[in-house]
Amino acid sequence: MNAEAGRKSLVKGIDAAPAQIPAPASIKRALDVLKSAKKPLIILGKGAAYAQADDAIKSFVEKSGVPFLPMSMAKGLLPDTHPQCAGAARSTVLQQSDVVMLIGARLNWLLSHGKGKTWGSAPKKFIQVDIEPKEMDSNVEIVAPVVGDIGSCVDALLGAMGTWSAPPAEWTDAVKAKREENVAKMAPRLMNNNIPMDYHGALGVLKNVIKERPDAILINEGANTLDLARGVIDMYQPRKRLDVGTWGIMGIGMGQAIAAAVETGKPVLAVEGDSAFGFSGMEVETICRYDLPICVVIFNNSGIYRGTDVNSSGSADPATTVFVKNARYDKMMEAFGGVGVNATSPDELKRAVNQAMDSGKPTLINAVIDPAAGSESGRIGNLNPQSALKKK
Ligand SMILES: Cc1ncc(C[n+]2csc(CCOP(=O)(O)OP(=O)(O)O)c2C)c(N)n1
Ligand SMILES: [Mg+2]
Repeated sequence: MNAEAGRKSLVKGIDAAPAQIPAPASIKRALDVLKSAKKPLIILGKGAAYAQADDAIKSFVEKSGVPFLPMSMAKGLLPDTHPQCAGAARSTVLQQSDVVMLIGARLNWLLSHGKGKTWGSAPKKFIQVDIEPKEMDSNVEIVAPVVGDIGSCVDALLGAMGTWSAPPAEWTDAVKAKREENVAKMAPRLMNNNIPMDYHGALGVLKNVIKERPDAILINEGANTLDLARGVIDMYQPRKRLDVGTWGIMGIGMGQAIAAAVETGKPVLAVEGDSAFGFSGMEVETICRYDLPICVVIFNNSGIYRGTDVNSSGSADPATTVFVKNARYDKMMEAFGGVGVNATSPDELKRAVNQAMDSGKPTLINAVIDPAAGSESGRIGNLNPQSALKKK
């Protein structure tokens, strides 16, 4: 095809995502169910973040007075420090709520398909706001489906709320008490200065780095490194946290970091498990080539989940989950002209990350983590297949 014919074959996109207005009856039904709740909960998913209807979502959540739980990439839509945020009381609200309103969040494996121990034994009613009608009833009954784009749905919900009474104080006070209890329990662990570092000591440092720079972009992948960072590092602005998403795909972090730096020009902090980093670690060359303001922190526990596993096959090889001991990923960055730092204590880590985020120089910090600190599959070991045979 010649260039002119090629040009003529192009069509102009007019409205890639036209508004999809929800049915008024579905809005009324949803609000009636929410109003009837004694222990309501709102779950915000990444669909709500993608919708870029931040002000409407904030107004709706605040007017409702309902505790909310952000899924991983919805963190920051409302700040994790918001008084209604139930992130630090996750198990309690999932188990004890009686009405759950999903906004751009889906009942897939990340939410145990809406069933089982995670959700407790009390009966639950689900309201689901989603652009995709096929999501409704996909795993459990949805008593109030609202189908439309999130912006239009939330606008319609806000418009139809009228005067609204807050949920029973007994519920919101109980959620608040649990949250405060859990935050207080966690605080000393995040301030520990252990050497070798454990996850919490290192994450306590990174939590403050983001607190001081709420517009920085956080990238996160790994198992323990992902699960623990998700819980510990508060987000304050929408769409600042990018991670492995619904399917938990290792290896996308470096690409995300590069894209985020190029698109936004903001400093990027990439918190990477050593295995996760290995999937696309060669991108450090790209980061250096384009002199991007990316600070990669590798949680180097010498392995997948742990660095202490033993090969039980009888061979002299290391276990399949164990990597080279004392590996120095920081040297990779130096090889391409970036800044490499080997950090063995939370204090060293703090100094190095702050310097990297302020200078904008391509930096890789090898954060030495106790090889015994992690657990298999991180926080989702309960999903591992169990053998019916007893271990010998
Ligand atoms: C493409 C891909 N391959 C394999 C996996 C399985 N997997 C889940 S987490 C993980 C790595 C965990 O190790 P690490 O990143 O070092 O985190 P740690 O728990 O040690 O902190 C792997 C390989 C995956 N999720 N995606
Ligand atoms: Mg690891």
